[in-house]
This record gives sequence, C-alpha cells and structure tokens, in this order.
Amino acid sequence: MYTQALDSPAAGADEGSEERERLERFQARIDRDEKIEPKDWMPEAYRQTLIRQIAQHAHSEIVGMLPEGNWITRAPSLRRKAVLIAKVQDEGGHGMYLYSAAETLGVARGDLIEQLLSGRAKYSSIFNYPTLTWADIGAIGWLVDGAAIMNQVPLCRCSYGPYARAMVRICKEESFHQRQGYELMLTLARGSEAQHAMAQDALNRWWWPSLMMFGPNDAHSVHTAQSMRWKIKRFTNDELRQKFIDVTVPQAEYLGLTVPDPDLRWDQTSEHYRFGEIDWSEFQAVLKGEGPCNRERLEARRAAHENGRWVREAAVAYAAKHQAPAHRAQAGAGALS
Ligand code: FAQ
Repeated sequence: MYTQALDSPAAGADEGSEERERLERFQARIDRDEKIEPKDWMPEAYRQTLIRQIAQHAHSEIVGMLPEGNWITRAPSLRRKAVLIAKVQDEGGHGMYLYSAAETLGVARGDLIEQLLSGRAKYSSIFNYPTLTWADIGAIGWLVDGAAIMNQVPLCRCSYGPYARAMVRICKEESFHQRQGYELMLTLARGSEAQHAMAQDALNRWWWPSLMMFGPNDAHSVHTAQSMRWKIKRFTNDELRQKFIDVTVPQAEYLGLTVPDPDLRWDQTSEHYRFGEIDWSEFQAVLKGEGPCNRERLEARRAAHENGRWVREAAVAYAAKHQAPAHRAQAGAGALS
C-alpha cells in the first residue's frame, strides 16, 4: 500500500514526501542491521516478500518430509530407522516454526496451507524427485540438507526478527541432518561394489537438482536485488550455488565418487570450481508442476490434510468446550470445593 502510494502520480506531494521519509527511515534501520519486528512499520512490499519466501520455505519443509518418509519402513537397520524418523520429524517441526513466523506478518496459516493444497503455492523444486534407492536417503542428507544449510545460515541474519530466530534452530538441526547423510554415503561408498554403485547412482541423480535448489541465475532472479537491499537475502543465488559447489566437490572426492559434470574443473585463478550449464528447462518444467513427482506430492499432502481433519475438528471442539461459560463456572466451583 505504502510503496504503491509512492509510485502513484496521484499521491499528494506532502503525502508522498511523508511516505518517502518513512521508507528512508525503514531502510536506514535495515542498513544499521537492526531487526524488524512484527509490530514495527514496514513497507507492504517487504511484508509481502517475506510472506512469499517464508511460506514457500515452510511448504518445502512439509513436502520435503515425503521423499524420505517413503523409506522409513524400509530402513536397513533399527539405528537408521530411528535416525530417519527423527530427521523427518525435525522437518515437520521446521515447517511449523516457519508457518508461525509467517503468521506474525498477518497472514493466516489456514490460507497458506490452502494455497499449497490447491497447487497455487511454490515449494522447493528438489522435492519433486523420487527416492528410488536407500542411497537416495544419504544423498538427500548430504546434498539437499547441505544446499539448504548453505542457503539458510545467512538467513539467521535476515532483517526480519521472527524469521531470523526460527532459522537459528533450524540450521542447527539441518547441520546434523547433513552429517548423517554424509555418514550414510560414506558407509555405502566404502561398502560392497554394489553399494558403491548405488551411492554413485544417487549422486548422479541428485547433483543437478541440488544445484537448482538455489534458484535461477542472478540475471534471471526477479527478487534477489530487492531482497538483498532489504537484507532478507545476504547472498545471491549464484554466490550460494558457487559456495555449495566449492565445499561439496572435495567431499565427493573423499567419498571416492564422481560428480556427474564433465565440465567441472578447479580454476586456480578464481580459486573456485567452474561447472557446466544447468538445464534450466528442467527447472522450469518442475516449477510448472511437470516434475517427476509433483502430482504425487500434492496428492499425498491433500490426503494427509483430509485424514487429519478429525483431529483439527476435535481440537477446535475441545477448545470451545473449555471456553464455554458453563465449563468455566464448573471448573471454578471445582477449584473452590
Ligand atoms: N524451487 O527471484 P528468485 C530444505 C522461485 S528447505 C521452487 O530467485 P527468491 C530443508 C522463487 O520462489 C528448501 N521455486 O526468488 C529440507 C520465485 O517464485 P515467485 C527450501 C523456486 O525468493 C531438507 C521465482 O522462482 N528453502 O531443503 C526455486 O529471491 C531435506 C524466482 O526466483 C528455502 O525456501 C526452487 N528451487 O530466491 C527439508 C529457503 N528457486 O515467488 C526436507 C528460503 C526459486 O516469484 C529434507 N528461500 N524459485 O513465484 C530462499 O532463500 C529463496 O526464496 C530462494 C529463491 C533462494 C529459494
């Protein structure tokens, strides 16, 4: 609303300069690295950008439970099963913190969930790929959580307080997830020939989609420039992707696995790995709902929402019962007797 008023030629001169001053004061707070809190004034576009990003992030955590959840009943040992259950549960918790952070911006959780279930909301492209073998569970921990941490550690310094604080705990858990994934890959890579091959196959399938998690190239990223000015994002998509590649390639070498990119090479001058072209048509197709598992993921979420309906209804009925005057009077009498 406020920024629109500024853009509008019809806005009165006084009103316009008042708004401009307000925006300048807001930007000055951001520039001083002050945290913006829910009750503080903020430009409407800042609020909408945060709702968009935090909601997409929350949906990603929730949909992200599905590919790994698929392997809970088939984990090869009790230890692996316990670890996987705990990890999937953590992802659900991350979704809950993030929906709460979004709610502080004045949006209803029910509306966000409805947007996810109707297919209108985005969630990370990565979760539209299938988990075909047990090695995929290792690859998700190592690469997907690895990419998630690279992107999310800077979000702990995001200018919006509730999002930044939620990210602190989330990152601690994600870093544990990354390590369990790497340990699983190491076990397979050092196992039998068949296990090593399974680990290599998982790397082959998850490498490129993991790079796509960071979003479009900077030249095509619609939101990066403004989000950087507002210190919602601290690094661009390409900067984070490069950092991820630089730390992950030596990890693959340690595992004795080959990154599936014939153009990958160390560049002594820049001290970065140079890598091949990402298939952006695949990324766009996944975003349009045409990835290998988009339909399946949404169907699973819709079924879970329907199956949980009775729990939500029971919780609402229970809360209403405890708010009813008769119940309060009875509870009061009980306390006196
Ligand atoms: N997938 O202008 P940009 C996890 C969209 S959590 C789908 O560059 P922005 C934990 C983007 O939303 C993983 N859509 O946008 C876990 C925008 O769409 P819109 C999720 C994508 O926001 C691990 C449009 O393209 N993490 O993995 C993707 O500045 C294991 C233009 O893009 C987060 O959400 C994509 N990959 O930068 C769970 C972190 N990339 O709204 C279970 C927070 C871009 O205009 C198991 N989010 N888009 O229609 C962010 O840091 C940013 O939102 C980016 C995108 C970097 C994702």
